[in-house]
Amino acid sequence: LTIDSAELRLVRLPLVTPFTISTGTMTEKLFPLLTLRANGIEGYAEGVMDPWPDYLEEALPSSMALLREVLIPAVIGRPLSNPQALTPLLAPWRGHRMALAMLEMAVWDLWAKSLGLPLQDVIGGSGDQVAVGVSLGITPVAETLRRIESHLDQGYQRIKLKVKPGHDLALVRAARGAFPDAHLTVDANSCYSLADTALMKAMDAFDLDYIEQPLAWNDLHDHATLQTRIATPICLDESIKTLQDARKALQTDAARVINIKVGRSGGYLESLRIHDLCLAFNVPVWCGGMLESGIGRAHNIHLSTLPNFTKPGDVSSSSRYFTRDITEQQLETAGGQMPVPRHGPGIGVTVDRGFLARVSETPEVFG
Ligand code: OSB
Ligand code: MG
Repeated sequence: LTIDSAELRLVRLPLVTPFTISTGTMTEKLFPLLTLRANGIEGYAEGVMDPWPDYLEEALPSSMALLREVLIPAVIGRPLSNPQALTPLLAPWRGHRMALAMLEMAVWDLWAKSLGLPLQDVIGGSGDQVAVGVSLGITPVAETLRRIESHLDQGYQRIKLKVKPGHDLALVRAARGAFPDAHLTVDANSCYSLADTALMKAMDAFDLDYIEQPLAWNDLHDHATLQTRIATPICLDESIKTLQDARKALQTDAARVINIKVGRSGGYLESLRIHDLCLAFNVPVWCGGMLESGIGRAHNIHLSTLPNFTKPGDVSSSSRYFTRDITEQQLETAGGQMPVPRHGPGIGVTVDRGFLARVSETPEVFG
């Protein structure tokens, strides 16, 4: 496998509805799309970094520069016998797991396509569909209750509610009161501290499947302390960027569930290692999302077919996010399941080139 050329472009898609979490509101999805070419085959991946560092410290400007000046030039024209051969080329670079993931994921897509296999087959996944949940942004409580009902009616198997200070306990109480049997979770996106322990403890009354990332994005230690004080399992998202983060979290009981985002953790190899370590610790994982287009969503679905993805993931219908997606196939759930896209090998979706050109800037071309 020798990559002969590449394209890097920024894509802008308006969101169907604004998405508010504790750190702010998104009204559009702006993301980098990487295309790698080898012998006429194309591999794709999208980046999950935000324009500015408000989810993690990685952000678009530095990631784009790293891809343009270092990562893409390092792989063009260099024979790679398999995706593992990328590891030594990426090893020197600290952080920037999202930029590294873009390159790695596009190589996996290309590799699977060169073998004529669905991506799930080359990473060790199986099955035709994956269980899906939904992540509901912050809206007034009455509106959130309507959205919960509508998504339960559509079959979503778990409802995740975004919370923030002042919009937490009353919301959860109302949701649990209205939907006594639903699988409910909350996601704080790091907006609390140990000073909020009493509030976190009060959440124990509402039978949540887990509380996602309640404390600082870079603080495993405080999560371990909090877990000794509450019964609800803690799920880590932002805090798990590497295998070593996962090991420390599992060894210290800072997480009893882990949200794996392949686009956040450097790609498939690191995600597979995290997945396997969680299995060894008997800790379930699920696949998180970053409002991806059909390209990132297809990657996430293939990843979700690994055996320890035993909880529903945030891989919901594309139409929840966008009126029109950049893939020719619309990824839609039915009955609480998302079918694995296999309209061809690799990630199993194809790009709608005409529409992509309309929603992206002029690509930078390499090679
Ligand atoms: O914390 O999982 C998160 C979206 C953007 C940034 C962070 C998160 C999210 C979501 C949405 O929860 C998941 C999705 O539907 O893609
Ligand atoms: Mg989260």
